[in-house]
Amino acid sequence: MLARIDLRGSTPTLAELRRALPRGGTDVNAVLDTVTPVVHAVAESGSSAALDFGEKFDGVRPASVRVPAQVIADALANLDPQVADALRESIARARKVHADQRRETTRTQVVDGGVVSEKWIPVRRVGLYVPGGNAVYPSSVIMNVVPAQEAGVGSLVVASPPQKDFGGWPHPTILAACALLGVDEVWAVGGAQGVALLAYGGVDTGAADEPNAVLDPVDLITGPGNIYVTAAKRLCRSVVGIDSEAGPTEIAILADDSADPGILASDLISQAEHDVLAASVLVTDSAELADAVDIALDAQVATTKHRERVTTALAGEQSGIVLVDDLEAGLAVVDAYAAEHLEIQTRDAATVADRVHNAGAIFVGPYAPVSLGDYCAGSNHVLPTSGSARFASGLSVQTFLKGVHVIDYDEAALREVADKVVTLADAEDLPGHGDAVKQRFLGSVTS
Ligand code: HSO
Ligand code: ZN
Repeated sequence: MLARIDLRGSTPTLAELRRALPRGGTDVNAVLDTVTPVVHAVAESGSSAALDFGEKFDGVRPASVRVPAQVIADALANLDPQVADALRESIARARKVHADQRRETTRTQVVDGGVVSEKWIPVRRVGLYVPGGNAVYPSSVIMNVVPAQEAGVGSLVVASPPQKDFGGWPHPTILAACALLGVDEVWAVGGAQGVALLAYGGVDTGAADEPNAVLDPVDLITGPGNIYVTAAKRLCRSVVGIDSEAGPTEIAILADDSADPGILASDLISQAEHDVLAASVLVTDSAELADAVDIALDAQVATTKHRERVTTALAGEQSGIVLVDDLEAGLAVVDAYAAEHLEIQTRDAATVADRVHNAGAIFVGPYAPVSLGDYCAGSNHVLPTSGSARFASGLSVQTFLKGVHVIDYDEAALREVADKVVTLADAEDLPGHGDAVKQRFLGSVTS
């Protein structure tokens, strides 16, 4: 079922390795022309344009763009108590981990009388985009909101597409998750127009039929979405911060012959279930294990609920089994691939995991499946995709903080280094910079 990429007996360079490894992806540039007019219209006219586009694309116009408090409260009241309980557990564990990520101000005494501090200030207002459609993920609301709250973000707004089946409001499970997290500002707007409204804010048209139509613009937008949402985020980048552009989900597993093929197959299926473009990659030095995983996949795919989607994802060029000579070569492969999720299913998994350089998150041993991380490990499930784990991190408290240097020098401390500043300013042919220092000591500094 999975394509085989046999690297045994070869020593590819990094560039050759990257080309040889399976990788899919979407071409966001291809839809920029479609999305640009939407973003421009919303930038100009705010909510009314967003509602018009929503009516066109989502086929529904909500009674108000902002979701009334009662609708959010009702969603929680009607939520299956078992789901509510599991969401609470997920929130509590995520809070525990993310609270530990808070950063303290650093204060460095550079010289006597000269101090540089770095303060971590939360982003003022954050917009979280939550997709509708097939992918209704209350867990993703948790993974975005918890780090923002733990960072101390004061103002949080959720935007999610209006749903025809739910009276024009966003999906009730999403609203219930917001209620559990204490988020009370939710807007029924999605797609590229939702992103643009978050970025540019509403415009007060004075229209009486659109209560609460003026959304305050945000400073940072996070959250996944389809290709149009991603394109809109890219286009709005000049006015607002965005988290990384999320591509289709990926799981890579590094396994040796000690691994259980049934477990590997079910973990590969678990992420393939998300999307026909999802990537499932097994890297192993055991051809016997590879064969056994193929057999297990056939059996499990036959009975899994979303088998069509899963089959397409597993058969796609983005998925496959990579055969390597040994674990060392396997580590080189997973580092070159830089998976969003990497499972280590080998002997002494913790030691092997310790040697991995590139992965969005690393899952150690048979009892740490990606599904645990998706919901209840306490870790974040918004992770770098498409190889960006080589240089990017998953969502964390840090995503919602800005480091600001505070420079506090007294007269003596400036005087001590003044000639160096003047020298460097002259070397860069920026004498005005030097003059700004000299001005303070009128005549007492020579250049
Ligand atoms: N595996 C997805 C997140 C998710 N899984 C949400 C289930 N719900 C991307 O990390
Ligand atoms: Zn998942």
